[in-house]
Amino acid sequence: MKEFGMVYRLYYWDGLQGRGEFVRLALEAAGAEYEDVGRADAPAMMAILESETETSLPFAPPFLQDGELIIPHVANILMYLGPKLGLAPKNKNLQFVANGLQLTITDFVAEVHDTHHPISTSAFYEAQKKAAKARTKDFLQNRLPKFLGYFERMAARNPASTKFIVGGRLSYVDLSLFQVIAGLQYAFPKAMRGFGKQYPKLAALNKRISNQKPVAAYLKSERRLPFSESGVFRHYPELDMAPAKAEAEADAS
Ligand SMILES: N[C@@H](CCC(=O)N[C@@H](CS)C(=O)NCC(=O)O)C(=O)O
Repeated sequence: MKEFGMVYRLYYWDGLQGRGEFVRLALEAAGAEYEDVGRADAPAMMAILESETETSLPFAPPFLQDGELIIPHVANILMYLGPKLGLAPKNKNLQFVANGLQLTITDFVAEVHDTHHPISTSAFYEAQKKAAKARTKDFLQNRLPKFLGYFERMAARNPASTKFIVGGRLSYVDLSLFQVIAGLQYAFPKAMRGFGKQYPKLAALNKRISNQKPVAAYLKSERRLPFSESGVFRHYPELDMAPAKAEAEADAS
């Protein structure tokens, strides 16, 4: 239990879900007390990022503060929070399996980001549209099925449960997968059209998570910002296409 008056402090950019949402979902699902500092007090976040003395200086948000401790990177934050919030496998070895899955989600999310920013993270999407189109085609054809296929297989072979991807109880990895799937459905509705049939385990997991009481309440709340074209999962209709079309275009080129 946390000491009285101590709440987790989450730091992430205001106005978008972004990578902060993976941490927010875990805090919300566990009913943890937290302050969304980046949203409520952006200068406080900048003060840490621009500090000249902070010895645990994060490179980028999201980061979490728990007392004196500052923890950056989604997967690292979730590895820290998971056992404290009851959102990680109890078995120590399985906690590393969970971390491995979460790091794979980090890689996946980076590739999703690169579909709209294939050349430069600092330049606008509009300045790299042509490359984005080529990158997205390859992503939809090759990378999306590879990542989703991997998570589907892992969900199907969890010896501890048919309900969760790792261990015998809900973990932060299940919550992050929910977020990835929701994000992909927003960004690429055409490409994701056959998702339920192709990935039945992931589809069932996704439904289960969205019906989990605290998650369902959070999703309906004002705290859940909508997906938008400033986040990681962006819907640009010109990039989205059915997998068969991506394949046909690749064959023709
Ligand atoms: N590996 C990090 C990535 C963090 C990251 O890329 N944060 C973005 C916002 S979602 C950012 O602010 N990046 C600033 C930069 O890269 O210059 C994580 O998983 O947390």
